[in-house]
Amino acid sequence: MNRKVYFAGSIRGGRNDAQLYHDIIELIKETDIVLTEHVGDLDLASKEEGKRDRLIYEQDTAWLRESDILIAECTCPSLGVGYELAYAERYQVPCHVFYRKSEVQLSAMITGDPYYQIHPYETKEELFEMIRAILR
Ligand code: 6IA
Repeated sequence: MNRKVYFAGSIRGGRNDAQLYHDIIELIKETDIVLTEHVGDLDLASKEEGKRDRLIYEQDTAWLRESDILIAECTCPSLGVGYELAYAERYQVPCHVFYRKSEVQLSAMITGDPYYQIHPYETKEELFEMIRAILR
Protein backbone atom coordinates (compact mmCIF):
# COMPACT_ATOMS: atom_id res chain seq x y z
CA MET A 1 0.00 0.00 0.00
CA ASN A 2 3.07 2.28 0.31
CA ARG A 3 1.90 4.09 3.44
CA LYS A 4 4.57 5.99 5.35
CA VAL A 5 5.07 4.05 8.57
CA TYR A 6 6.93 5.53 11.53
CA PHE A 7 8.32 2.59 13.47
CA ALA A 8 9.32 3.51 17.04
CA GLY A 9 11.53 1.37 19.27
CA SER A 10 14.00 1.97 22.05
CA ILE A 11 17.49 3.29 21.22
CA ARG A 12 19.07 4.85 24.33
CA GLY A 13 16.43 3.14 26.46
CA GLY A 14 18.19 -0.19 25.68
CA ARG A 15 18.86 -2.34 22.63
CA ASN A 16 17.77 -5.79 23.89
CA ASP A 17 15.04 -5.96 21.22
CA ALA A 18 17.09 -4.55 18.32
CA GLN A 19 16.83 -7.79 16.31
CA LEU A 20 13.05 -7.82 16.80
CA TYR A 21 12.81 -4.18 15.62
CA HIS A 22 14.86 -5.14 12.57
CA ASP A 23 12.50 -8.04 11.78
CA ILE A 24 9.37 -5.89 12.27
CA ILE A 25 10.78 -3.28 9.89
CA GLU A 26 11.46 -5.97 7.27
CA LEU A 27 7.85 -7.18 7.65
CA ILE A 28 6.41 -3.67 7.24
CA LYS A 29 8.61 -3.08 4.19
CA GLU A 30 6.91 -5.98 2.40
CA THR A 31 3.91 -3.68 1.84
CA ASP A 32 4.78 -0.16 3.01
CA ILE A 33 7.55 2.42 3.51
CA VAL A 34 9.39 2.62 6.83
CA LEU A 35 10.68 6.14 7.58
CA THR A 36 12.79 5.04 10.57
CA GLU A 37 14.87 2.09 9.38
CA HIS A 38 17.78 3.08 11.69
CA VAL A 39 15.73 1.87 14.71
CA GLY A 40 16.40 -1.70 13.52
CA ASP A 41 20.08 -1.11 12.70
CA LEU A 42 22.00 -3.82 14.56
CA ASP A 43 25.20 -1.75 14.45
CA LEU A 44 23.66 1.51 15.57
CA ALA A 45 25.93 2.19 18.58
CA SER A 46 28.98 2.81 16.38
CA LYS A 47 27.05 5.22 14.13
CA GLU A 48 25.22 7.16 16.81
CA GLU A 49 28.24 9.05 18.06
CA GLY A 50 28.62 12.40 16.40
CA LYS A 51 25.08 12.74 15.16
CA ARG A 52 23.71 15.88 16.76
CA ASP A 53 20.68 15.38 18.97
CA ARG A 54 19.09 18.55 17.63
CA LEU A 55 19.21 17.16 14.08
CA ILE A 56 17.78 13.81 15.23
CA TYR A 57 14.89 15.63 16.90
CA GLU A 58 14.19 17.85 13.88
CA GLN A 59 14.26 14.91 11.46
CA ASP A 60 12.16 12.55 13.58
CA THR A 61 9.47 15.13 14.35
CA ALA A 62 9.27 16.04 10.64
CA TRP A 63 8.85 12.33 9.80
CA LEU A 64 6.19 11.98 12.49
CA ARG A 65 4.19 14.84 10.99
CA GLU A 66 4.26 13.26 7.55
CA SER A 67 3.65 9.65 8.60
CA ASP A 68 0.37 7.84 7.93
CA ILE A 69 0.67 5.47 10.88
CA LEU A 70 2.93 4.93 13.90
CA ILE A 71 3.81 1.44 15.06
CA ALA A 72 5.66 1.24 18.38
CA GLU A 73 7.21 -1.75 20.11
CA CYS A 74 7.21 -0.70 23.77
CA THR A 75 8.44 -3.72 25.73
CA CYS A 76 11.72 -1.93 26.40
CA PRO A 77 10.78 1.37 28.07
CA SER A 78 12.07 4.41 26.20
CA LEU A 79 11.56 8.11 26.92
CA GLY A 80 11.99 8.85 23.22
CA VAL A 81 9.23 6.43 22.19
CA GLY A 82 6.91 7.89 24.85
CA TYR A 83 7.61 11.36 23.49
CA GLU A 84 6.98 10.19 19.92
CA LEU A 85 3.62 8.72 20.92
CA ALA A 86 2.50 12.00 22.49
CA TYR A 87 3.77 13.94 19.48
CA ALA A 88 1.92 11.65 17.08
CA GLU A 89 -1.31 12.11 19.02
CA ARG A 90 -0.92 15.87 18.76
CA TYR A 91 -0.79 15.50 14.96
CA GLN A 92 -3.55 12.86 14.90
CA VAL A 93 -1.35 10.11 13.46
CA PRO A 94 -2.98 6.71 14.18
CA CYS A 95 -0.85 4.85 16.76
CA HIS A 96 -0.50 1.11 17.40
CA VAL A 97 1.39 0.12 20.52
CA PHE A 98 2.76 -3.42 20.99
CA TYR A 99 4.32 -4.94 24.09
CA ARG A 100 5.03 -8.38 25.55
CA LYS A 101 2.51 -8.61 28.36
CA SER A 102 4.43 -11.16 30.45
CA GLU A 103 7.52 -8.93 30.57
CA VAL A 104 6.30 -5.43 31.22
CA GLN A 105 3.45 -3.45 32.66
CA LEU A 106 3.10 -0.55 30.27
CA SER A 107 2.91 3.00 31.63
CA ALA A 108 -0.62 4.09 32.57
CA MET A 109 0.05 7.24 30.53
CA ILE A 110 -0.05 5.04 27.43
CA THR A 111 -2.60 2.36 28.34
CA GLY A 112 -4.83 4.98 30.00
CA ASP A 113 -5.00 7.19 26.90
CA PRO A 114 -7.91 6.00 24.73
CA TYR A 115 -6.27 7.53 21.64
CA TYR A 116 -3.78 4.62 21.45
CA GLN A 117 -4.61 1.17 20.09
CA ILE A 118 -2.85 -1.13 22.52
CA HIS A 119 -1.85 -4.66 21.46
CA PRO A 120 -0.41 -6.95 24.14
CA TYR A 121 1.26 -10.02 22.64
CA GLU A 122 3.35 -12.97 23.71
CA THR A 123 5.01 -14.58 20.70
CA LYS A 124 6.65 -13.09 17.64
CA GLU A 125 4.19 -15.01 15.42
CA GLU A 126 1.30 -13.37 17.25
CA LEU A 127 2.94 -9.95 16.88
CA PHE A 128 3.56 -10.39 13.15
CA GLU A 129 0.00 -11.55 12.56
CA MET A 130 -1.36 -8.45 14.30
CA ILE A 131 0.89 -6.13 12.31
CA ARG A 132 -0.13 -7.85 9.05
CA ALA A 133 -3.80 -7.40 9.98
CA ILE A 134 -3.28 -3.67 10.65
CA LEU A 135 -1.50 -3.13 7.33
CA ARG A 136 -3.91 -5.28 5.31
O1 6IA B 1 15.02 7.55 24.16
P1 6IA B 1 15.37 6.59 23.03
O2 6IA B 1 16.72 6.84 22.45
O3 6IA B 1 15.19 5.11 23.43
O4 6IA B 1 14.29 6.92 21.88
C1 6IA B 1 14.09 6.07 20.79
C2 6IA B 1 13.19 6.71 19.75
O5 6IA B 1 13.68 8.02 19.44
C3 6IA B 1 13.16 5.93 18.43
O6 6IA B 1 11.85 5.49 18.14
C4 6IA B 1 13.67 6.91 17.36
O7 6IA B 1 12.66 7.25 16.44
C5 6IA B 1 14.11 8.15 18.13
N1 6IA B 1 15.60 8.24 18.14
C6 6IA B 1 16.41 8.16 19.22
N2 6IA B 1 17.73 8.24 18.83
C7 6IA B 1 17.71 8.38 17.50
C8 6IA B 1 18.73 8.46 16.51
N3 6IA B 1 20.01 8.36 16.85
N4 6IA B 1 18.38 8.60 15.21
C9 6IA B 1 17.06 8.66 14.88
N5 6IA B 1 16.03 8.53 15.77
C10 6IA B 1 16.37 8.41 17.05
C11 6IA B 1 21.10 8.30 15.87
C12 6IA B 1 21.12 7.00 15.09
C13 6IA B 1 22.21 6.82 14.07
C14 6IA B 1 21.91 5.71 13.09
C15 6IA B 1 22.95 7.94 13.57
